[in-house]
This record gives sequence, structure tokens and C-alpha cells, in this order.
Amino acid sequence: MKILLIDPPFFRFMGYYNRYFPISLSCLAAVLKKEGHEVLIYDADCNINPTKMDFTRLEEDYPDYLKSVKNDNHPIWQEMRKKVADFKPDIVGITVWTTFIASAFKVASLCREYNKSLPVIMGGPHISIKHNEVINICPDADFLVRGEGEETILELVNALQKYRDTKNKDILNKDLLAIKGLSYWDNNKIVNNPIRPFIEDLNSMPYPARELLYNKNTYNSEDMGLLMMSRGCPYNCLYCATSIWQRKIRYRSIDNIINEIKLVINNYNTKQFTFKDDSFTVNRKRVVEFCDRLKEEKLNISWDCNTRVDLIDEELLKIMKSAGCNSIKVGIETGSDRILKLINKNTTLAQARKAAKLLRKAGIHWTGYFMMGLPSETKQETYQTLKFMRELKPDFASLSVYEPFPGTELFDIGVKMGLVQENRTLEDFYSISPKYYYIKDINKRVDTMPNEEFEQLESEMKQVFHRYNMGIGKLAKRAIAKSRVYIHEPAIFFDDIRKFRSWTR
Ligand code: B12
Repeated sequence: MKILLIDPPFFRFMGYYNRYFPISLSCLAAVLKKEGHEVLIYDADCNINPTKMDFTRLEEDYPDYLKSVKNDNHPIWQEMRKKVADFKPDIVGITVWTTFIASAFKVASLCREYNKSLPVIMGGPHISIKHNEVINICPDADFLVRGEGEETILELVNALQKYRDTKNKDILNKDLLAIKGLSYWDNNKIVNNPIRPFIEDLNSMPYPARELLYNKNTYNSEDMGLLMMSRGCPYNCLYCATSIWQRKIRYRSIDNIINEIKLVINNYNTKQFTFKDDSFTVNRKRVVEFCDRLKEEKLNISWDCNTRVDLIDEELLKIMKSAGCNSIKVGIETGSDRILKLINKNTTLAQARKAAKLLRKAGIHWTGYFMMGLPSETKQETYQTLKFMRELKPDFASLSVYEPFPGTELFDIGVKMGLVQENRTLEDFYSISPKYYYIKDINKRVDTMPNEEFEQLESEMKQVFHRYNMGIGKLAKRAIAKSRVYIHEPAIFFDDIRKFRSWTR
């Protein structure tokens, strides 16, 4: 079967940088390819010529995004029509996150425009949680895959292939009913098959099929270095939407990861890798083993990762740095111990102070992630966050405004507080700004102050963070952290300069 896997356009509509290839679709593509299917991954959000880089201002462009999504003649939709018509898929798969759901629905409708009976499959974090809503409001989604997708999509594609060959509807119905993790309409009835257990051995999965990315030459060597070493996270932060992984962490073996790294180096000459695991250092022993292997194998790569303030220590940072770690991102979130407790972060301000000190001492470039606008957060607490950021002095400070995502405990708390709307309609997704998707009353984003006051506070915070990051010393430190990569591939240096120029615009 010919399967087209699509990552819907989002950042690209607004001119923002985005070169993360979709790991999800590459994992699915690899499994389908192994079974003999012909697959193409169309990352329609890849934008190598950004005009904007300051993501703290992204929300200001959401009205443009909504306008573009609804504009049938937008060049991105014309490109998509052509892509679909050129590839002539038998099946389409679309990844869906809450933020870009309107775009995902539009992609589905364009596929249907190409061929009325083209089976459209949707999966991803939003579908895993809100499948009951999506199946009712999106007329163009035939099959929804909940949770981990590799085995489900393969069984589904095989069932659809059998149906194409036999035209036997009874066999198809029987096959569909046996596919765990699948939801679909059977006549006028929604069928939610039982959940699918997690893949027990992640090593049994083929490596993400980067080679099946449409226009793969668009990505530079660094873009291809995106990698996940584990799935899941044992922590229970109430704002986090990874409930599909159920707080259970599964690891790939170190051998398996090292071999993927070697493959990426061989195929794309990659020097800089990014490990996107939720909490990279959750298992200290494994990290040490991994670093030892990187050194033993003399892979000589640079890499960055995300972790928590309570999962690092001086010795570990030394080991990581000596194995090439050049950047670490940690969630500080807030300057208020009360809010830390509220979001169940299970860390304290004292631990954040200690982590900042250790990271500085280790000489590793580090980013602090901060949040504002959590339910019950007062203006004074938001200012505490600002003060705390200045005290910790991260090399880069990232600020996001809290948004309630379905499937999180804070979402349910928001529903109880009357701040969050549990369900949405198709029209809502096309007309409401993504930052308000599940906010009940857009004039009441938070419960502690009028909206106007909150927007003023938001704008002030974003400006301060932006100015903070623009410091010349900070920029120099970032450049130094990546210097090995720049020497290895000067094109990445020029690319970063272009990014910087878009960022300051
Ligand atoms: C890397 C990443 C990013 C990267 C993007 C990289 C990219 N293009 O892939 C960046 C940094 C840009 C990013 C930004 C954001 N992110 Co993010 N991100 C992640 C992260 C850490 C990893 C994603 C990943 O590759 N996972 C590994 C793959 C294997 O898992 P998966 O994507 O879930 O796919 C599996 C299944 O879902 C399913 N599946 C997925 N798609 C499909 C499609 C089909 C057809 C089928 C059958 C199955 C299927 O099968 C896959 C394989 O098993 C996840 C957390 C996580 N651990 O997953 C958050 C996550 C996806 N992000 C999230 C959020 C909220 C955001 C932001 C809104 C943050 C912000 N406030 O700015 C932005 C929005 C960006 C956008 N495009 O809209 C949420 C999404 C919640 C939701 N309800 O949609 C997550 C789950 C984090 C969280 N814990 O809450 N993010």
C-alpha cells in the first residue's frame, strides 16, 4: 500500500522557524516500510526560511494562522494538494496535537477532496485523549489511533490492504474489531476497541525512517540528530499531557541507541544530537553508561537534553560534559513554592538554586523553562518568577503562558473551577485562537485578575525575558557551546545567524 504520513503545517503559516522532523511519523513509517509498504513522510510544517524566531510572540500571530488555515487557496494548501496528487496515496495518516488541530482537520478535508474514499487515519497526543470528541466533530477522519501507534497502524494498513484485495466487508469488519487501540465508526455506532498494551521491547522497533522524509535534503545534519532514548516519564506534573505514556518509563538499550547514533552520523554527517526524552537523567546509572559508551566508541558528538533540577549532581554533569553534552534544559517553572506544589512538580526553589549553581559550575550552556498564568497564580507570584529567573541567571530563559491541555490533571481542575471548557466543536477550532482552545471564557483566562490586566502582565513578562536573552554575553555563550558544531559544519553557523536575525526582527 502507498501511505502518506502528514505533519500538518502550523508554525510555517506564521513564518516561524521549524525544522524538527516528526519523530512520531518516522517511527510509524519505519514499521510500515519494514512490512513492505511504500511510505512518504510529508513534514508540511518544515520551514527553513523563517521570518520570525521569537516564539514568545507566537500567539500574536494566531489570528493569521486561523485565517490561513481557512484560506482554501493558501500556497501551503496548494502545495499539499500537489503533494497528495503526485504521491497518489492509498491511505493517509495525520499526526494531531491540540495546538494545530484546525490545520489537521483541514489536511484531512484536502485529502478527501483528492479522493472521497481515501482512508484517513489520525493519531497523536490529541487523538489519544480526545478521540471521542474528534470522531464526532471531524467528518474526514475514518480511523483514530489511541496511544502508541506502531503496531496499530500496521494492523490497520494490513486490514485495509486485505479489503482492497478481497472486497470482503465482513472480513474487514472482523479485522477492524480485533485491532487494539483503534476507534472508528461502524455504520452509526462508534467503536472504541480495547486499549493496546505498550510495546514491551522498544529495541524490537526499527529506527525512525528519516530517509523517508519528503525533501530530506532540506534538513541539515543537526536537524537529523533528533532522537528519543526512552518513552514515558515517572513524574506527575499536573500540566503535562504525556498521560498516553502512563507515567511508565521504557528504555531502549544503550547498544540500540549507539547504533542509531552511528547510523545518523554515517548517513547525515551529524555532529549535534538532541535527545528529546522527557527527563533524560531520570536513571543516573544509564546516563553514566551511555556517556562511557560515547567515549569508548569515540563518536565525538555534541548533544543536548532536557531534565529536572533534582536529577543532576556535580559528578554527573562532569561526566555528561566530558561525553559531549553542550546544553541542558531544565524546568524551573515558577518562583513560588506554592505553585510548585500546586502543579505537583515535586521540586523546590532550593533545588532549583542548587541546580543553577551546579550547571554554571559545570560550564554547560543551560536553559531554564518558566511558566506563568497557572490557575490561582497571583500577579505577585508571577513577579516572583521573574525575580527568580534573574536570580538563577540561566543562559537562556524560556517563558510560556500556561494552557490547559486535555488529559492533564490541571485541565480537570480547571473544569471544576469553571475556567476550562471540556468540549469543543469543529467551528470552535477554526474560529478560536489556539491559546484559548479549551478556555471557557476568553475574557477570563485566569481567575486572579481581569483579562486586560493579565494580558498586560503577559506582555511585560515576555518583553523582559526577550531582553534578558538578548544580552551579548548570553549570545556569545551560546555560540561557544556550539563552536565544535560550527567548525564541523559552517553552514549551521550561518543558519544560526539567519535565525538570530529573524529573532531580533
Ligand atoms: C519534541 C517535542 C516538541 C518539539 C516538536 C518536535 C516535532 N515536530 O516532533 C517542539 C519543541 C517544537 C515542541 C513544541 C510544542 N509542544 Co511539544 N513535545 C515534544 C515531545 C517532547 C516529544 C514528541 C515526540 O517526538 N514523541 C515521541 C513520539 C514517538 O511520540 P508521539 O509523538 O506521541 O507519537 C506516537 C503516538 O502519539 C502515535 N502517533 C502520533 N502521530 C500519529 C499519527 C498517526 C497516523 C498514527 C496512527 C499514530 C500517531 O504513534 C506514535 C508512535 O508510537 C512531546 C512529549 C512526548 N514525550 O511525546 C511534547 C508534546 C507533544 N508537546 C506538547 C506541547 C503542549 C507543545 C507546545 C504547545 C508547547 C508550548 N507551550 O509551546 C508546542 C507546540 C508545537 C506545535 N507544533 O504545535 C504536548 C502536546 C499536548 C497535546 N495535547 O497536543 C506534549 C505531549 C508534551 C506534554 N508533556 O504535554 N514540542
